[in-house]
Amino acid sequence: MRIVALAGGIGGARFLRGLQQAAPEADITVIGNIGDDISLFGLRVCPDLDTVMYTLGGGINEEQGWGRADETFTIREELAAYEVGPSWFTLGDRDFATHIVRTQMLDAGYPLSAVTEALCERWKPGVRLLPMSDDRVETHVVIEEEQGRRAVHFQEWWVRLHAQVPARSIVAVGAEDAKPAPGVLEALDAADFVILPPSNPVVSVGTILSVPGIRPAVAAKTVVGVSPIIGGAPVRGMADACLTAIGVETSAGAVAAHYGADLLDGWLVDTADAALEGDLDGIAVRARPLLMTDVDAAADIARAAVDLARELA
Ligand code: GDP
Ligand code: FO1
Ligand code: CA
Repeated sequence: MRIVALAGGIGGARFLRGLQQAAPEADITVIGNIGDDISLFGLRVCPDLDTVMYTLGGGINEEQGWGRADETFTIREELAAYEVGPSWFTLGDRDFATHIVRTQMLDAGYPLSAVTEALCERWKPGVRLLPMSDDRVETHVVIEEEQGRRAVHFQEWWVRLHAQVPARSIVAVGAEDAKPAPGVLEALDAADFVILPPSNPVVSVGTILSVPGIRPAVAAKTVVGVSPIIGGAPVRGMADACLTAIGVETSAGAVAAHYGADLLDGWLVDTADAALEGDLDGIAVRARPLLMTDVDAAADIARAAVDLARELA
């Protein structure tokens, strides 16, 4: 069984760990979001790729959901002593090593896909982890402040401003001219079906789908998605602020409609949204508990997604 999943950070990674438990024999390719990537202190940081790599490789900080377990912060303290920022984005010492290795390889001319493969040789995530593109794509957010309108990096809006300043628009800068990374279209072509984990529909899955060629290749397959919205709210994070920015209501049904019946064949919603069960304009909707409280719970959700995909394929 060949499965392709499109993943952001925490929601994607936790679901994928469940998928591995539910379908241990499956050949899984993950297309990861790079829109969150940011250059800090001369280093290239890829939060979503790293969250998937650390989570599946056993190195994640479980409580936080991002960053390394057993982390220390000496470099951060030293940077603060030099008054060198930004201080709003926390990088730990162990995590810094990943960004140093990545940046060294990128500077030597290796594409991000090759760098990610090299990093995964250490972490052995048990999936093929591909960045959506080897080209730069960075999500920027246009905000309106007293001083006027300006664009900030997605991480500044999300982490420093806690997405509390309304976004006028969210732009995946570079996406229009980006090409899918080597292996992305081939993996989609060979897939038995595609799964959309409960990742952010706008800045994770939406950004991946914005790379020319990816959306039609996904839509050509049987696609089952898992709602990140339960009872009209995100389970964690501020996905509601992202949905509002693109004019989509924060509800499981509105997110399915936003993806559209041309893309989605099946949609899993939580029992809190059981009223949606049935046929939603051509999308088969099933309700079940969707809280990933532990790996077993995530595995149960993943099994339901696989079962629905096989039924619809
Ligand atoms: P990020 O890049 O770290 O923000 O992670 P993703 O984009 O992969 O996923 C973020 C989304 O995961 C959020 O919108 C959450 O609502 C969703 N999420 C987190 N935990 C759960 C869960 O237990 N169940 C469901 N259904 N969604 C979840
Ligand atoms: N998220 C935060 O809320 N605050 C941070 O300081 C922060 C640092 C960070 C460092 C490395 C990394 O891989 C992820 C990090 N994240 C942090 C998580 C991440 O940037 C965002 O939560 C997601 O990208 C949002 O989609
Ligand atoms: Ca992310």
